[in-house]
Amino acid sequence: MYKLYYYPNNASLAPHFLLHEMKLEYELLLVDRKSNEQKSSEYLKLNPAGRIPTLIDGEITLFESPAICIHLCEQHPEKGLIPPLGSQARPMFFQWLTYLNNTLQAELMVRYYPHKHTTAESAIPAIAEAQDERIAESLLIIDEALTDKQYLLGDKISACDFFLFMLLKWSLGVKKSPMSFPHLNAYLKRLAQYPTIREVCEFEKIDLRPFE
Ligand SMILES: N[C@@H](CCC(=O)N[C@@H](CS)C(=O)NCC(=O)O)C(=O)O
Repeated sequence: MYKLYYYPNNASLAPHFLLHEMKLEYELLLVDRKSNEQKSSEYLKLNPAGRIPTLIDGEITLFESPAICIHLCEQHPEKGLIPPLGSQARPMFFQWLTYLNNTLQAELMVRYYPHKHTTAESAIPAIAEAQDERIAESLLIIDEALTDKQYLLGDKISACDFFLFMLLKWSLGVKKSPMSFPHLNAYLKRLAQYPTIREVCEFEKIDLRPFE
């Protein structure tokens, strides 16, 4: 039985999608961000970064959303959410998951929390504005990668798509919405109909109407 420490529409969303998609046995434990529970001494023992998510898998306590996704996929290779070892698709899986986490997610964090990236109050609007440009550049790269493809790795859904969906949902608030990119638009409309995405979003009360 896995335990996932989560908060709705946080970085726990991608692992939540995977646990649900793979039909694994899991328990969800809400970390109350409203009361800053992720910084409580209890939670910091599990995740010294004080961030959401954390996964407990028996003796293993794991943080970092992509690491949790990879761990779940590798423990259940028969579920097909990571390409097999030795396949050509496997390095592409790591390329995209790393790009999403290390580039798009990192840029989004600066965009939504600009005050953490400057000591000058007056610089905050300019940081957010600059981030809008950087995020648009990143969305364009992903949009082009989706030309003639249903999913990031081709015609088969993988953990990368669940991770990307989470980030695209967060990107709705930036200046150039992912819905304004042609391939991302079609991709998001398609994924918003995908049963796991619908069911998990319903549970987390995430509004899918922007993707209709
Ligand atoms: N790189 C981490 C980032 C996790 C992260 O930043 N989580 C946010 C929620 S989306 C969080 O816990 N923020 C609360 C805080 O920083 O206090 C991951 O991908 O798991």
